[in-house]
Amino acid sequence: MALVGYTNAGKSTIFNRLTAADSLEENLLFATLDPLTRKCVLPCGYTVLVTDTVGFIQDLPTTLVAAFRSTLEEVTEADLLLHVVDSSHPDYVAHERTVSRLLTELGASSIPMVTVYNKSDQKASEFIPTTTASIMISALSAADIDRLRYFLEEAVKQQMVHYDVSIPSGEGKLLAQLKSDTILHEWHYNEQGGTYDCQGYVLPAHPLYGELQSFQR
Ligand SMILES: Nc1nc2c(ncn2[C@@H]2O[C@H](COP(=O)(O)OP(=O)(O)OP(=O)(O)O)[C@@H](O)[C@H]2O)c(=O)[nH]1
Ligand SMILES: [Mg+2]
Repeated sequence: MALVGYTNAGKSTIFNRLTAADSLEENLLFATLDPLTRKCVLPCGYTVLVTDTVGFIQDLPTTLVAAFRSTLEEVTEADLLLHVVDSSHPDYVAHERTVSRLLTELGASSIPMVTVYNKSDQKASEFIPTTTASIMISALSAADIDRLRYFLEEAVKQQMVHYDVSIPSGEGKLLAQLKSDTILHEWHYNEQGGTYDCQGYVLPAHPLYGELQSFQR
């Protein structure tokens, strides 16, 4: 996933709290100049890579174009975009529009996107979300970061395909891979068949997806 959004929206703050990393987090324009990628563990135990990116802005100064370019490569390679919006900013609607326009210019407009309305603790009185595929949080609240993790888990699951398989107990490596590389929801040992019956979600682009076809229940 890649965190995108207007500068100062709170991307690095969210990134740090989701990944417990120390990225630069300051009340400065363009506090982030290098893309940073770290692991984030979702509530179900599934690990995703999250990339923090440089903030978007309406008129990009030429000196920042190079930094912007490298960040943007990260964006186009993401499977899911988290668009962070500062809901306390009076111009948040214009910011959202600028970010959407830049994403379109980058050829990233077809990547699935969810919106994270941040700074709910200071949200503008006239604030109304412009999209329903969204969550409202304050990055400063630990409880909200937990809610965000569940929200992201649902968003990731929507990119995945459900599987329901019977794996022979000798296939230890495959079972281990289901635990690490998919969202393994439920599994139990079936004594009669000598199999592990497993249900979960897998990315259709993952090699495991093909491998699981022959074990379908
Ligand atoms: N009140 C409040 N402040 C927040 C919240 N989230 C972030 N901030 C503050 O907003 C400022 C900007 O946060 P950053 O995380 O650096 O923003 P950014 O989107 O990474 O900014 P750029 O890297 O410049 O694009 C910092 O002072 C944060 O502490 C929030 O939920 N509520
Ligand atoms: Mg930042």
